[in-house]
Amino acid sequence: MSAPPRIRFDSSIGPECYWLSTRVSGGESPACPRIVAGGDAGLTHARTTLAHLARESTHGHYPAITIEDGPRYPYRGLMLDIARHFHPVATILDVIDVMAELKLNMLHLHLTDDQGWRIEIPDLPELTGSAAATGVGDSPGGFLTLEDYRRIQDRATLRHITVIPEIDMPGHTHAALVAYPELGPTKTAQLPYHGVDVGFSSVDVHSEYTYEFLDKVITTLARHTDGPYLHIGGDECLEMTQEDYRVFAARVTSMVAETGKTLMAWHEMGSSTDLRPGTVGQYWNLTVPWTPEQDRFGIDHADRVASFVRQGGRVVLSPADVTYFDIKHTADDPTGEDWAGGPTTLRDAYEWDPATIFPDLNDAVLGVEATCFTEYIATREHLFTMLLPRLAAFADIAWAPAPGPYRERTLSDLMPRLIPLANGWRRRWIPMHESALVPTTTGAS
Ligand code: TNX
Repeated sequence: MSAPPRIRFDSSIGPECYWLSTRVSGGESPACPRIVAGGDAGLTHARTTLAHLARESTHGHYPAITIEDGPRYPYRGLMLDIARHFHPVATILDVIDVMAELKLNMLHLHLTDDQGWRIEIPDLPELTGSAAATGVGDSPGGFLTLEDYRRIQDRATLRHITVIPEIDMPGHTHAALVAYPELGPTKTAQLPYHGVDVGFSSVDVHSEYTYEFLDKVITTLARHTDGPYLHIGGDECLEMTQEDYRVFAARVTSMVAETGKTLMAWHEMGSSTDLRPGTVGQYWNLTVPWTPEQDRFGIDHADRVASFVRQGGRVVLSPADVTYFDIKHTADDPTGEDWAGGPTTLRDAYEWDPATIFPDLNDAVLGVEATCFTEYIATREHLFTMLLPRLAAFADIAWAPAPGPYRERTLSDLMPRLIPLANGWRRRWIPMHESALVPTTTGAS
């Protein structure tokens, strides 16, 4: 296994694709694996596969295989909320390494919310003063300097992962209002918010002060972000009128377009008719969307998503009942959310398919994204315990071909691949929800 692979590039097979063979060819001794890669990302994925195979080696030999591999979706993401509880650079770098091992390629950082603001904007120093010093409960808060943000992106780039920053607007903005009360509809001083409710805050969408503020935030982030996307949030503005929401959406749409970045937003922004072609809507409702009658606020979730496509946009799917890893693994987990139809077991996280959610929109689906909101997740240990092993099941859906008559998607098929991964995490002190790996009715069910 010591012989290094022989590598050749062939750009005709797609930048993330590769061909890999560990079979002996032409009487070579010692056998050395051969790789044909479509690009640097393809080569990285091939090396990752070799590392997985090395774990399955016997007597120092790789299993004899030849594979042609490439992703089903070009967008395979994970959203990490560092606003409710701040998670430091070291943890984020560990998350990036685990993502790379699973061939995920988009890290969406949820950087702002009611409880805290987590990214330095040099022209708005109070954001990393009073607005960053809080979190849920008695959390001390924290924030990323622009230098931290650079370190995160450098590690991500090395692993062929794109970082997507999210500034959640016009709702989920209470922390920004603590720092700059002029942003709010009442212009009055605000006490920090330490709770876990959503939907109560908003900026004043009719004030130029708001757009001057936003301009500083958006231009700073655009300048310091390597990737093509800026995520503007847009979710759960539950106390705002539709007219006001649309005023904001139109303004933010042109501001982001001016930076040359592509706007990404949660699917509520589909209520706007001012979206630019290429805008990406992120769907967060369930695998079977709530109808307007089922939704407390009468929202037609499926139509909001379709609106992005009607306006020439694309879609990323994060169905909350199967990809929200802040949701409990099982009913007896002591903490965790359960709003999206109860717990999400490893089996739930694996036995679904993105193509069944909006069958008419599949051509516009860029990919899928798992999320980890952190209202109840304060530590690195807890974060990984919520992510793993479910993130591996999700990553397989994002990468592997769609299931079909001859290719089922069942947990028993995933398990033999998951166990060696879990062994690797244990060796690296990365915690996981261990009982999910024990085939009992409460664990892997
Ligand atoms: C919904 S889905 C949220 C977040 C919460 C999360 C908790 C979406 C775009 N927003 O604000 O943290 O549920 O699971």
